[in-house]
Amino acid sequence: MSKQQKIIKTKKKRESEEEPIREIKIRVVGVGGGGGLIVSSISSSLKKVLFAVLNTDSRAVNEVAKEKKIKGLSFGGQVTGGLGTGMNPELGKKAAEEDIEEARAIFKDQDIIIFVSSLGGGTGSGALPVFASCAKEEGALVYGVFTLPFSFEGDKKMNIAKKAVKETSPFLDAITILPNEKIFELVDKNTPLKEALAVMNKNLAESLEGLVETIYDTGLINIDFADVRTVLENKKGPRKITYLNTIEGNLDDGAKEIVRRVVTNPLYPYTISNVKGMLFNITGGRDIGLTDISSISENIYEYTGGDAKVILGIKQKTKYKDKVRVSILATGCETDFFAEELTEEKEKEEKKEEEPKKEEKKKPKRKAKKTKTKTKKNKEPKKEEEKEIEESEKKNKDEITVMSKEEVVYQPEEKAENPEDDQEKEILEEEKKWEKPSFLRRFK
Ligand SMILES: Nc1nc2c(ncn2[C@@H]2O[C@H](COP(=O)(O)OP(=O)(O)OP(=O)(O)O)[C@@H](O)[C@H]2O)c(=O)[nH]1
Ligand SMILES: [Mg+2]
Repeated sequence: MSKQQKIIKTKKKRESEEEPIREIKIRVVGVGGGGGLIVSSISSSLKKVLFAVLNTDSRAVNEVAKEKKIKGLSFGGQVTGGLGTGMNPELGKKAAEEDIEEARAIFKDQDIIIFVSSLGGGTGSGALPVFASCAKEEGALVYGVFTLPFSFEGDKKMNIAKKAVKETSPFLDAITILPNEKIFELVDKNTPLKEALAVMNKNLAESLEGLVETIYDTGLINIDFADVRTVLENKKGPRKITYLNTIEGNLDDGAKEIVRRVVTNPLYPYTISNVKGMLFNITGGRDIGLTDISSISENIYEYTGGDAKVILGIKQKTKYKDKVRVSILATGCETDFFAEELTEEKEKEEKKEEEPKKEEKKKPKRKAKKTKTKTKKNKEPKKEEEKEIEESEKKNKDEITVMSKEEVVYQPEEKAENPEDDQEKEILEEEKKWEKPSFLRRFK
């Protein structure tokens, strides 16, 4: 059966079974002061995601929760008096335990929970293991995006942060750790602290935005969520070290340069060589050609070491003209940068990986069971904030092709089947060209 036939078959099957299509529910949760600030800086530009900020400092919570889309939770009032923990992670832990049921309500019924926290203080570092464990219990894929303190802040803070990484890791599927120290790769050492932190926060905010766009704008339905799950989920041993980045570039710069920039974010202490899984998205203008897409994907693919499951999304937006935005999430990065305990965990992971590798290859990638779970969730009454998000999603639908190295999944939109204007016809033409993964085709 040709790929084209396969695509049609998948589509017909879905229509005949009337499977409900539901987008993935993502909740971005900032924990502690720094985490809260980062989340509040993303919330204004991302329409489709639910946000929450959890902190023991009730004034800081009130400040960020002014933004309607952010759910604020000031936790542990009895142990902290609402004044923060003063760099005491034990207090942060107790505070999280005190209000764990309120937090659980925030983690409930989510597909992906992304915790964002700047480690080294008492709140984020103490509460994260408690919250991440709870989020995992609730069945979400849990991704932690953390910063480590500057070295000038002293060993005590760094040790608090490392301990937090160690204690939170078992409950995470994927983890990104960015040392604040790396900010000096981008700014002068004399830059005022607030400005320096803003560089990291902005970079993280853009990368998270890119990730969310990648997931939503590929029009992911249940079947595609299985692919996202494959890249993010960690079934065996410790979490996957994850590289996340988004950049904008000009097509004139050439694919090589665009790719170099997206895979070499100077804030990262590790690279994407030999990664195991990758999700990446290219957004370009209406004129972006197949050759551009092909060169970008082939260049990215070269950096991975060739062993990764790669899922590529492509999107067109008129406003991009000759610009291009590339987002990448790569899991299974290798690093010797972090504390010894992380190295130990990696060794254990490698040992475990040797055995199940052969069996895994035989397993079907998508399980019907997961689809059923999503179907059930879909019938549940929708909350107010979710309705709001759904409405804005409807306005923002674009056509998209999702491709992986091993297969092609195509989700045609209704309007693409009955094109009403020339622009849509053009897009259809383009989509036809893209029905095969670009890095599987050779062009003259
Ligand atoms: N990247 C980044 N790091 C930050 C920011 N604010 C603080 N940090 C870092 O995070 C560490 C912990 O600070 P907070 O996030 O304020 O700590 P907390 O989790 O609220 O804990 P307590 O205030 O001690 O209860 C600091 O030592 C800094 O290294 C920020 O806006 N961005
Ligand atoms: Mg604080």
